[in-house]
Amino acid sequence: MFKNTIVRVPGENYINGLTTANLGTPLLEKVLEQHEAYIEALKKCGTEVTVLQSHADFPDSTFVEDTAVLTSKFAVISNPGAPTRNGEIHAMEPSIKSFYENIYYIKAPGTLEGGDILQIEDHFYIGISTRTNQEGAEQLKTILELENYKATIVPLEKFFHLKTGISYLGNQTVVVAGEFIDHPDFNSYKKIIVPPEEEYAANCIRVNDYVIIPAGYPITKQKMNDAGYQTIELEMSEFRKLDGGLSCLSLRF
Ligand code: CIR
Repeated sequence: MFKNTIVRVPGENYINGLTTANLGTPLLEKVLEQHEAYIEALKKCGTEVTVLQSHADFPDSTFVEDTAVLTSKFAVISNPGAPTRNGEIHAMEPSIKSFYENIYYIKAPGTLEGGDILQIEDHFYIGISTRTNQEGAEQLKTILELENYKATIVPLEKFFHLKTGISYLGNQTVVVAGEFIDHPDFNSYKKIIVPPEEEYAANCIRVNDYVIIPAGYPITKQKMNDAGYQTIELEMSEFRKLDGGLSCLSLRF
């Protein structure tokens, strides 16, 4: 059960954010509209949403998920591997401090972004990506084990972040695409398999009674509904243009 969520409004500088997507320049008006709908969806799911103002120094700072890993008992402030995003952690810290007393930090030369961390009950999976390195992953694993969680490090082949290709819906069920469909680390879970043409829908979020999914992926939506999940669809076109998915836009705890 998530009680709280934290989001950050995209700024005018959003159009200068990092991307590999080749889908064109985001339209600011649409970005703000889509972000507003995201906030409304989190409210509908029953969370209290902390809305941080846009940050002039960090074009990618609406992707708040990458700045931290939050559990019910403690927070870990990350150390983003993208140099233009690293300072986002200082902008996020006061907000995290207002909710948590027990805070750990990932320290250089370790790098880690929250998009690479997937929690499945008391087991965390930590992706090694272009943004999260072995050292950062091991630091997080040590912290998690100290706090009595299990942790497995998963080197990525193609996906940008771990959660670009896998999400957890609860009830031991994962949504998987691409390299995670047959990945040995996830074979013990029930799977909803996302077809290649709907790969973007593998990044979705279970928030209390709902699964929030990107709009426009009917096969995946149907599979989720058939498995008994209530879905909320959101337009994500302007976030996708900067390689962002649904999970990236919030911290949930
Ligand atoms: C970046 O390249 O860092 C942003 N444009 C997108 C971050 C997406 N975050 C995520 O998947 N957790």
